[in-house]
Amino acid sequence: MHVDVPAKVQEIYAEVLRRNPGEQEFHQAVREVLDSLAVVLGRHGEYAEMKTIERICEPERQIIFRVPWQDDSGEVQINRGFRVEFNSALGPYKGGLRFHPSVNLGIVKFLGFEQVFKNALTGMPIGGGKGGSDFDPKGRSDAEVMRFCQSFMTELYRHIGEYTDVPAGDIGVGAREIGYLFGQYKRITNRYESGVLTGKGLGWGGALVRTEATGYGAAFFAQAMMAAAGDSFDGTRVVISGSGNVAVYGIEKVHQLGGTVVAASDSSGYVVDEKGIDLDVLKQVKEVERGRISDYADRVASASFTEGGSVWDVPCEVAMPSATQNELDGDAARVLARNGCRYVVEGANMPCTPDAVDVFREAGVAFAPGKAANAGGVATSALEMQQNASRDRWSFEHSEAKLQEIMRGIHQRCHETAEDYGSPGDLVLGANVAGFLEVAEAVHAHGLI
Ligand code: NDP
Ligand code: 2IT
Repeated sequence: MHVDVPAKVQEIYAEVLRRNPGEQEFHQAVREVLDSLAVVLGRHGEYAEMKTIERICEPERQIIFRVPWQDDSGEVQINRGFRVEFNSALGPYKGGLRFHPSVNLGIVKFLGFEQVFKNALTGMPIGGGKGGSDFDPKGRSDAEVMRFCQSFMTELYRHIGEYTDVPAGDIGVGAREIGYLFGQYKRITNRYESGVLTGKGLGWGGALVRTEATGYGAAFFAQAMMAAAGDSFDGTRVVISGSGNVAVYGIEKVHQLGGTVVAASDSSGYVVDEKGIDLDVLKQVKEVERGRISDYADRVASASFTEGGSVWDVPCEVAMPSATQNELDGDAARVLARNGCRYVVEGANMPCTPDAVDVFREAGVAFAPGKAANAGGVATSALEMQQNASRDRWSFEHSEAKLQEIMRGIHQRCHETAEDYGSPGDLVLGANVAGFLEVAEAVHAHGLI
């Protein structure tokens, strides 16, 4: 069958737009992958014939539910819960839960779609999914968060399971929330099913290094990318946005690898500390006190806080956006490139706009997409599932060595695939094509489902 590839890709994209109106983030994520896949259709006519891409763009199942709960003053609150089970060709649906007021179906779908390819790149047996709620944990008491989690799980429990769908954390969901969710799942099902959630506490089925894994993994990915260019972190100036789970452990590993992170942020602004971010203070402020990034500047003499503004105005050689989607646009990318930035490594999911990625390409700034660079978190979740299934516990050193090996492997695969498909150095194309091929082969083998 002859296929007019560019026309085919346009047609698939037009259909995605038509079927999913108003879901901009989902459109953006699909567009970026489709732009890379034209070269694949040229080589694999069978995927055009069997509409493999079209099938992968359609989630297997989308669940939307009401989450009622009562706040501390007795007022009834109603949130919306989501779980999008995107693709199970490679294993049970796997991906985090996000609690943030901005969460809607389009955002959960973009995250689920990215997760499918990311999980494939890890080489672990996990499909892709994502979920969450428009619940805002900020300013809520522990008791309110617990009641919300219990209500959320009272619906979610029927859709998940060790062999079905395995959620974890994302923005606004950390060890505290996973604890409440696991407790409610166990209570409703009367099963101690460790493998149903990852990111669990170390005393009750959690795995060492899962907390650190996404940030550490992104730093390991950056290290591999720099090594391929004959470069290293040694003596480099680094800026990391955000100050949550990914940012904190990204900073920790960059410092261990010889770089200095001079700035971090949250949604209120950013801090600059020319001496390098003091992690003990940052962890105390963010992890223990659940405070604001400005509290860091109040405590550290060498630090200053800028309200609002753009953390990307701070000159650096390596930038690791690790907060949220579309946080780094074309203008910010131009500032970074002008200031001598040479590497951009996405710790968050889709933090750079398509404009920004174009700017990096034109300016010769090496760029690593999130679905490759932040895959260390979900890869270590798969290691947690492996330990749960075998009732085993690995040491920190063993788990970290595995994570580093996985990240090097992902880098190598993206690098080689980009070369193989005629775009050396293009890790976006490498990640999309390598991830897609892994999923497509399994989808194809399973017949028309
Ligand atoms: P956290 O909730 O721990 O931290 C999120 C950080 O990003 C906070 O500093 C937060 O600031 C900031 N942020 C969130 N939303 C916004 C926004 N709309 N505007 C500005 N700043 C914002 O989340 P994680 O660190 O876990 O997640 C960060 C990113 O990494 C997300 O894109 C997530 O999808 C991705 N990711 C996470 C993984 C994980 O294992 N946790 C794995 C792979 C990717 P504030 O507190 O002010 O809201
Ligand atoms: O975006 C992500 O990869 C995550 N939030 C982690 C998902 C997981 O299942 O560990």
